[in-house]
Amino acid sequence: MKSKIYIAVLFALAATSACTITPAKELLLPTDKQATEETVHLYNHLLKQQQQGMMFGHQDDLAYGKGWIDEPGRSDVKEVCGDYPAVYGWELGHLELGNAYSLDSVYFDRIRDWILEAYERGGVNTISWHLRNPLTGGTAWDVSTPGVVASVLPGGEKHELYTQYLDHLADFLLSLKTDNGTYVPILFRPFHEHTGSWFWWGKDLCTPEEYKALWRFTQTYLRDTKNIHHLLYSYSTDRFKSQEKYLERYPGDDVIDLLGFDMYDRSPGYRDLLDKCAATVSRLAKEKGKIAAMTEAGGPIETDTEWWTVTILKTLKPYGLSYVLVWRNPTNKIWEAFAPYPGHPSEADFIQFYNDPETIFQQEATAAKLYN
Ligand code: BMA
Repeated sequence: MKSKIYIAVLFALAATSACTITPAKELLLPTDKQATEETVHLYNHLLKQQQQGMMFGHQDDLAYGKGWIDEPGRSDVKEVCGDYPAVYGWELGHLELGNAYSLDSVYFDRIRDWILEAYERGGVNTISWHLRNPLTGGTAWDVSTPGVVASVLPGGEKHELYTQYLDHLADFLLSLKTDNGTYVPILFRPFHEHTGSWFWWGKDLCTPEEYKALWRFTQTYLRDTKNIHHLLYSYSTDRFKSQEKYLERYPGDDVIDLLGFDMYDRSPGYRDLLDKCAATVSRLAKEKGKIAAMTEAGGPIETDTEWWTVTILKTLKPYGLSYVLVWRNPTNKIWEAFAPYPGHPSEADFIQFYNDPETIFQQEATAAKLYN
């Protein structure tokens, strides 16, 4: 059973007419029962909207692209189809060190500006965190030592260091505030792709119980110790073989708001597997009353000129996912771009994808007023 709250909506009319009956608007609460009003609204809109269309998202969309870095108003996606994405992905790796810029050389002060810009336009922001390995001091990809997760849990030798990492994260999250003091709701997606073993929180590096405890400790710390109430918590595996594998390390319905999966198109059979994974995540999300999304994607768009309309759209259409987010367009390695830019071989296919009634970009998201 999902919890419900009943928010009374007072109309201006009520002030002038004593006998006006105030209609009640029923809203579902996310896992954080003290979530801010805007966060609750976003949660409810995303739950409903996923039946009507799929938002398009792009990592670092406003930060850089083909031939440009940090130029106001620019976006490779917009330059191709005339509209911004509806979902904006941001990465906070190295924030935990107290650094001024991320592992992808993006200044956190600018990320904050862009998060506010996207929010004020009516878009959705999601944050990933490739935080460094607290036990070895290496990167998030340092999988040389098992036991890192155990070391950051209460009682572990790196617990205090991990809470310092969380303090840096909390400071940043609490700085995501508009001029009138409204916190910007965030889909927070830490410890992703844990069904693989390329990050220190990956499956061969910790037990399911340790992984779940990492989530629970992190959420409790951010929510209860740091008083952060503008996050929706997003769980995202990599590709997986069965529902059991998908749920093996699932922290719990009381922790997670969004069920996601990441899947890059790098091997034959991708469409079939994508279909199976999307079907499973969509069904589970429906059963649990959660948001479903393809939280990270990327394909061979230089060569596969039907990737947008066929591989992604046709495959995902039946499943009512909230969004699909493709990874970044790194200026210094533009051949690795996962979204098109003007002149890109997949431009025409992307425009068709954009024009399909199923896809939702910024203008449509803005019209949906996701925060109220
Ligand atoms: C990976 C690559 C890296 C990047 C990391 C974090 O998929 O794009 O270059 O540093 O994500 O954004």
